[in-house]
Amino acid sequence: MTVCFIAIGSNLGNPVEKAKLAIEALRAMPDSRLVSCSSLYCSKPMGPSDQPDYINAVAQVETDLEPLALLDTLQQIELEKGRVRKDERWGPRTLDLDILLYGDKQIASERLTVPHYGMKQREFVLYPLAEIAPLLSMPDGKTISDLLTACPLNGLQKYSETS
Ligand code: A4P
Ligand code: MG
Repeated sequence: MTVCFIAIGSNLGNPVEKAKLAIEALRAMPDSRLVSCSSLYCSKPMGPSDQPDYINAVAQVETDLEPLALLDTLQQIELEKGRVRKDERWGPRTLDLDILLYGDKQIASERLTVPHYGMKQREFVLYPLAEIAPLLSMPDGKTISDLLTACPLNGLQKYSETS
């Protein structure tokens, strides 16, 4: 089994519900085990600002799926949860599932870049990731706490059902 981290993001069509459905779908993935999941976080949109705030989270899974099979499975979950793909880069989406890390592997292929290209700068990835893996190091040796030091919160908040 390889330890992987998956980023969950949604800002359309009841994002809290979408994120929870995604977590349940990750729990049901074949040849895999959901180890843990961060709290849900509310974040300001990166990219065009005329879109709703996002709900983000990070899950840790152990899997026997090869990287591309894992990507296929995640894209299937995105489709099943109703995502409509649009051309606009960084535009609103019902559900986005990205592979952040796949063990210590570094992958640069047409369909897959791992570690995920934006993860080291994104507060909505790093803070949830640090919640579940506070001692994590990247394949290049950088620690999660080094990355957090250089990453402002930018309004990121833990989501609470009562807020
Ligand atoms: N792909 C390559 N590497 C990966 C990977 N590590 N994990 C390819 C998943 N997919 C990967 O993705 C396009 C293609 O990237 C896939 O077909 C796959 O082969 P997509 O999900 O269709 O498109 P996308 O997610 O819109 O593209 P992009 O540029 O990756 O978007 P980002 O960078 O993920 O940004 N603001 C907040 N606050 N929170 C967010 O979660 N998300 C985005 C999306 C914008 N703003 C946000 C958030
Ligand atoms: Mg994506």
